[in-house]
Amino acid sequence: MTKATFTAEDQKIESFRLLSGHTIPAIGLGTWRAGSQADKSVKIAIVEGGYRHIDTAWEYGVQESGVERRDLFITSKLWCTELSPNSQLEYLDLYLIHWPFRLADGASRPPKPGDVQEMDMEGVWREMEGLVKDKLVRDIGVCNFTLKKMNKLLGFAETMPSVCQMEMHPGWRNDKMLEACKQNGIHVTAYSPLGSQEGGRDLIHDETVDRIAKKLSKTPGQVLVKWAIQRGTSVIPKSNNPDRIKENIKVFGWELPQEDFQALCNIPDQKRVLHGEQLFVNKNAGPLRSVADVWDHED
Ligand code: NDP
Ligand code: 1BO
Repeated sequence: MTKATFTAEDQKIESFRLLSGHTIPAIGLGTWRAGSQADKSVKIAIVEGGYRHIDTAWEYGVQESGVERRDLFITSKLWCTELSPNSQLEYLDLYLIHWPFRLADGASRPPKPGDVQEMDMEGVWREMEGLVKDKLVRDIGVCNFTLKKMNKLLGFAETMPSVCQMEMHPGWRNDKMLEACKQNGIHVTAYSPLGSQEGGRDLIHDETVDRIAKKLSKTPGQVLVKWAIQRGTSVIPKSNNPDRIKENIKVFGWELPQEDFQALCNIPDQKRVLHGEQLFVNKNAGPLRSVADVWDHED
């Protein structure tokens, strides 16, 4: 953790320093499946919640929030069917490869034969590095990588990935990726920190999370967000509910005691929610014939 800034509402927001020297606010608003309410939620987060970090695509009206662009940290991602950035902002703080696979235009879910293709990782990374050189993007990184893919990337990267964004919560700690990133100075952002949405894992009602929340007079959402930050990751909970948006960022100025932090680390039945099967697996035609193939058989 590097520094704290204060918004107009005196909400203290801590940040992490990236390899590039830039900082990333410890909490951002997630916007996946926020739907038609996304724009409203982003504005509530910024204006009423004091958020300064938004994990999103380009189309939200953040310039109209009343907060200067230079005071916001905006992340966007390169989708598997695209090869060029899609932001209409003047610049992005962080641009991530969304998944390490290429999908054909119009790919179906699950994919048809030919929909999933090898990604030219080196070629795509050189393009990403070019965006930094051209000052369109301040930092670049990846999502949903394995150790194998990260090692391959580090073998040719001229500009290091600043951030690796991965699913992480007490139901899927993914310690090995966190440790590998830390060893290389790569910051990790934890996505789906509450266990995700429909079809996800309901950590909000997990008995350990609930017990700790009651003990500390916090909400389950705050306990899960705080756990992520105490692991050294930034974290991007999604909410469309104004009260929950504001609740999820009130996690500074207190700590999870070590015994409670550890109890959350010991939650059993570790498994991914976002395994990528619908997006990438074709059991008969491949090239990814199973979820294990998606994750290079490392889980
Ligand atoms: P989260 O783990 O953030 O959970 C969101 C769900 O929790 C929603 O149903 C939300 O409902 C609910 N919720 C939010 N706050 C609370 C609270 N305090 N108490 C109870 N329920 C709450 O899920 P996501 O999968 O959306 O992950 C977060 C973000 O991570 C995404 O939005 C996206 O930005 C990013 N992401 C990135 C991926 C990648 O491949 N790089 C993959 C997946 C996610 P409600 O809105 O009604 O409050
Ligand atoms: C399928 C996209 C997952 C959310 O980032």
